[in-house]
Amino acid sequence: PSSQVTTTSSTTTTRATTTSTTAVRTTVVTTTPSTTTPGGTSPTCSVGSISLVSNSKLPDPFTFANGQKVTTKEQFKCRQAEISAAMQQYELGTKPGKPQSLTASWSGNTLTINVSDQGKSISFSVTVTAPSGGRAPYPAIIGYDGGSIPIPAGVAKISFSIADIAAQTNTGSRGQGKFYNLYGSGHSAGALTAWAWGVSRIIDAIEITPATNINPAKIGVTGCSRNGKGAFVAGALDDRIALTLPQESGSGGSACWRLSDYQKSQGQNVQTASQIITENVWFSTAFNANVNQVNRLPFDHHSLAALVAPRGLYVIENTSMEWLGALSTYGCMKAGSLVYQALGVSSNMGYSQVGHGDHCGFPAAQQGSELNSFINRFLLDQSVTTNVFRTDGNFNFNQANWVDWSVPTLN
Ligand code: MCU
Repeated sequence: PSSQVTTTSSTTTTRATTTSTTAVRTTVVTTTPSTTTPGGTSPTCSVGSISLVSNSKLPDPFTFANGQKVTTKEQFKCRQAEISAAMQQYELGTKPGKPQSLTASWSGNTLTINVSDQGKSISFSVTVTAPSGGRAPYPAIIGYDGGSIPIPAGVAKISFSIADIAAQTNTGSRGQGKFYNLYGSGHSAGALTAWAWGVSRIIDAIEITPATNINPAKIGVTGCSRNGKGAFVAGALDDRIALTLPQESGSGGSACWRLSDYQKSQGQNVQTASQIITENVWFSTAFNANVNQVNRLPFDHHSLAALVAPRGLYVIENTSMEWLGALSTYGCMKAGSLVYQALGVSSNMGYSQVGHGDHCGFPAAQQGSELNSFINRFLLDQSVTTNVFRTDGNFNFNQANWVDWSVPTLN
């Protein structure tokens, strides 16, 4: 078993399932395979094999791959398991489940997480900034490389240095970072999935470390641009995340591949699947086969919203950056919002698209009644209104051209 030496100023905590101790203040937690699978799914769902399709519209979130219709909320959890599996198979790469062993130590404002799985070990740390005001245990927002949104009083900030887990310099970064030290440089996960795995391990560590004063049931995740793509995927692949806040994530995040290809075909300078894989290692190499024929994918990125549902989701976009795909992100998230509608929780998802020249700057217009309302409701348990779905963009999204399914009312 792995062991760790802690200094007198730090504490090491563990779950009740501690199986061995090798020294004073040295604990090993052996975790059983996760009982909740990614995406808000139930352990009883059996996901069959998922084939490629030929579908120029955004695929129906309410029909299983075998043609069966989703009619209940319970069935939708199994459909989420299927969507998650499909996205991992054809785009994101596989997110490993709970590791065999995870320990954590807390010292100063640093949470150190030690993970062992199948004979290999890594260790990484995050920095926690305690909130001004509020009451412990505090809610917290995990910010990829700190994130780029204003964090309100009463909410802690957890800075997650993502390059440590998976590098994203360029296409030469494939397989580099601690995730790949643990699972092998040839692992299928792209960087977005590797970071999402890191977020899940941060939450595991918070769950067993009360000394952090962070409430693991009130965790948000955010990041901007490439890191916004990452934050969205993290929220989609771990249903312990209460609030997902992707900012200017564009193509690969809140945009749909099909819609971005359409914009490109209309002469707009929008990032597409075929371009994105030439820039970086955000996706699995398994994605490469279909980037020139995205109509074959049995999902699109409205499916990311479908995986976050019914949990809190506030998508921040920017109409001034052509590359992000203003129509694509708006239309894609409109389609995603139909899942929230079917679940009877429309206001749990917000979309706000405001033009401004500073990519990853945060306009005041999106703060008070939008971002803060989502944080107040989903992290601080206040009963406030979160009805946001807006754009200042000058385009026309014709939903009927992209959505050929009807929205059920799931019981
Ligand atoms: C919007 O996110 C990315 C985009 O996908 C890339 O093409 C571009 O190079 O960088 C953006 C970004 O991360 O900006 C910080």
